[in-house]
Amino acid sequence: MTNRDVAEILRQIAFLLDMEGVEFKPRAYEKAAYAVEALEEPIAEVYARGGVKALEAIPGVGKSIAQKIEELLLTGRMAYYEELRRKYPIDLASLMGIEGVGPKTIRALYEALGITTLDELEQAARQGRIRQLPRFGEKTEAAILRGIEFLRRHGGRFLLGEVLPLMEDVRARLAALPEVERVEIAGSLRRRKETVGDADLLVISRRPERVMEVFVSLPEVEHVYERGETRSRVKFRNGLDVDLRVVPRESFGAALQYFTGSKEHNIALRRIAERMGLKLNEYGLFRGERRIAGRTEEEIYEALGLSYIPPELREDRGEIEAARQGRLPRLIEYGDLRGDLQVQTNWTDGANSIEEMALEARRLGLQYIAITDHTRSLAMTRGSDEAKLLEQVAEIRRLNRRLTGIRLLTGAEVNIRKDGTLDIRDDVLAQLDVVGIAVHSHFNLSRREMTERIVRAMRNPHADILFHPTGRVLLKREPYEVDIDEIIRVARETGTILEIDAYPERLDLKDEHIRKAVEAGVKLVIDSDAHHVGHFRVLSYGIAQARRGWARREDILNTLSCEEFLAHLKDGRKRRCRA
Ligand code: DGT
Ligand code: CA
Ligand code: CA
Ligand code: ZN
Repeated sequence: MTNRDVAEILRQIAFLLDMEGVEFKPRAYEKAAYAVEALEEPIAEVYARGGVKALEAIPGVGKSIAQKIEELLLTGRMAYYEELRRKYPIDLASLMGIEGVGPKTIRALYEALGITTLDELEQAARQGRIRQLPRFGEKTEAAILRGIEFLRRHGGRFLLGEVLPLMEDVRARLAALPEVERVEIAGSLRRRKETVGDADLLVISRRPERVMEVFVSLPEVEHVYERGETRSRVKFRNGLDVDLRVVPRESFGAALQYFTGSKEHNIALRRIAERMGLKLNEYGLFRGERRIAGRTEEEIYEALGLSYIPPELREDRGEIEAARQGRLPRLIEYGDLRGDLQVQTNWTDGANSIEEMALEARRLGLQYIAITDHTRSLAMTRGSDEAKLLEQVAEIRRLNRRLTGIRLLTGAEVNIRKDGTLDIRDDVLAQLDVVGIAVHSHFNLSRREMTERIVRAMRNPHADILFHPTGRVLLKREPYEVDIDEIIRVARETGTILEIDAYPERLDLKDEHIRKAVEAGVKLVIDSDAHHVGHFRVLSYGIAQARRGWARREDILNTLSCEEFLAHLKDGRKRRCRA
């Protein structure tokens, strides 16, 4: 039973309790799911080490949930969960994945029409049977069909943040074999694309058959499609396909270059080689029969008259031309962040206290974080009103006096109302160090209305950062309609910072938008959107996205010291980085 399996069961319980209309409890199960998923240690080991007490010590996991997890670990079953499942014998795993179809809807559809699967739901919607139900209309029916279509279209791809840690772990296990001289991740994963179709591994080994034997019998493997001398292909239990190739040492660079892609980048590169009278393939760069490069990627790019192109840029979006002219940007590096400007705590829907978040951020080497809990109109997160925010400001001041090595900034993730006003009064916003603004409601406005709404909010003199600017949820929800060019223009005019939300299912802004912002001279920040101490590590996905958007260190304001960062805010010059 992996952490992910346990988290999935806790999430399903939250959903089932929401179906029942139970209050508060579902949020406790959701928090616990986050917590278990973010654990670095396998939960079975946590339990083996310290029993139910150790489970309870996981922040976000209370006593009653700890006992249920214990039962699950010991017996492989959980009576509470099974009882809920008996009441609603539906295909939860897939029905939960449809965006815009909540627990109450699923319950109503089950009770009225006996719908238990995705296919049944789709059929009922297509036959127009849903619109006939009380409180359901044509609009809901259409929304359900859109949700199903989206799920089908994006099904089969995986989030970078889901696959990268898994594959780095697999890589490390293979690298530890005495028969393996080198092993690297290639493909879209190496390019740090936001979603990946499959994972690609390259290995140098004198004993390929032994490597293949270990690879196809990894505990993650559910099915072996192909097992060969130099190539094997398997399916992991989570549904991910993984390719492994063993290649000769003298052409490893060529193979790494070829299998990193993208395909479009490779085609453009091959054309350059041809124009020079050379041939480029996965075995090397050749003049006639003679290999003139191939041991490393660097020597291939050099032989083609190009500076080295970082994998994140290899999408044939102008990087080859820039490399030829020596104009590639010096990208932000993975260790460059000093702060994080979007952090949620247990004051609203986060799992940890302000202090716990601060200590973990410090441990990871961050110098400052802004506490940005949700504000009131987001009722389900128990959002702060003015009084609660000011109370939190006082608490943060106290903590700042006590803590060393980490600076807490006061802040909030303030809702942009439908009309573009903010749901916290200006006189209170003026007292915060950092004000993030975000759209969390009315996603279906027209492009013009949505753009005007956000622009109005950006013009608020206290609005420092536009959080997750397009509102997308990868593999789940399309971004809302918005004129991003206009947002970038207004950001430049008003000095509003745009966020790259690093949370794996957001990665919002996306790479192409980041590039536009960078070209327009708009400043950005990379935030974790952490709801749990385990979430700070997602910052690296935000950096990857920034690199894919050609961002340099100087484009990303939280590479600066706290003082310098604050000086970039609209009224930041008034502030000092102390308690
Ligand atoms: P994915 O898996 O859909 O997220 O994307 P990739 O880029 O990992 O694509 P994949 O796994 O099909 O192939 C890995 C790399 O191999 C790809 O990025 C470039 C290279 N490659 C695959 N097929 C071709 C091809 O037909 N021509 C060229 N030039 N390169 C190819
Ligand atoms: Ca791939
Ligand atoms: Ca592949
Ligand atoms: Zn948010």
